Amino acid sequence: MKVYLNGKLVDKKEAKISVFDHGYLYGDGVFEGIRVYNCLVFKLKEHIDRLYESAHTITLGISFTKKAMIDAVVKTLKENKLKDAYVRLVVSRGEGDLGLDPRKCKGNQTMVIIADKIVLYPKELYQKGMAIITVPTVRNHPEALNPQLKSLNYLNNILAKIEASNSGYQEALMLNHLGYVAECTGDNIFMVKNDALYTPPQCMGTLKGITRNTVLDIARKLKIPAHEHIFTRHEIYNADECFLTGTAAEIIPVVKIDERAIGDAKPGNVTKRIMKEFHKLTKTDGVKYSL
Ligand code: PXG
Repeated sequence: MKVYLNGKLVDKKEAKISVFDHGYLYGDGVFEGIRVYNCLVFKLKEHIDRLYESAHTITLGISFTKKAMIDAVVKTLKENKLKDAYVRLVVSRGEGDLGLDPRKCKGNQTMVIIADKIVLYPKELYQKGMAIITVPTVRNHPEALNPQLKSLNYLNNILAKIEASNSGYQEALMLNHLGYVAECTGDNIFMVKNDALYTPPQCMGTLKGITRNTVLDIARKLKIPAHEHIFTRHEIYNADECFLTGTAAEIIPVVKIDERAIGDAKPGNVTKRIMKEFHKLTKTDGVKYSL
């Protein structure tokens, strides 16, 4: 495997960064996870735009243009001869000293692109649906570390993941600081009630996920009413259907939350229609390349 590191494609073994990199020392950096379906980098432009927005907020001026970044992603995929893949794009503040001050890193930013495979959940979970649990750790307060910011500091999500797995569940439902449903550790959440879709708005501590936006587009196309609306656990326990969305997870039905059955505890019809439409879009919506 070849990894893109600061402008060069190097062997996985040689893809090393300094222990003084502030991405390592402080989580000072940003990232994106992108899917590739049959030589089509799904929603690449949207991912690159979000990466630059995250970087802007942490005042990390990426030294690459967006166009150069897109070319680098494609180059990495081609070099690794990958048709289907998961791409991790990471830009960190780079090497500095043992203080927090990012100015000491003097524009040494580290840029990494890893292209590999990912299987998040077993296939049968997509057919049967999964059970999730609400965890005690609440999603970051937007004025502390805004969930819109895909930073290298993912401990909030990791703590929630640990709590879910300690209880024997694969995914955690996270509430926000006000007690409303926010999202899961690496996925957005949707519920269906009376044939309409609901997902928490951005201000609830919810990442504006690219898969989430794609589902909202699909709902418009299929004429399914869709609302960005706040809700509590009570509403979601009493929903007809529920599913999660994310680049890695794609769309996965949820059939049980905190041991309450959702609807008839089977993936619902609206969920299945959206999943079908989503898989169609992964064949058309992105940047194409050839091997
Ligand atoms: N919420 C959070 C907190 C995320 O990190 C999503 C929602 C979904 O967004 P997209 O744009 O992918 O539809 C994410 C993205 C993993 C993993 O291993 C997941 C993400 C990032 C890194 C790793 O599950 N998720």
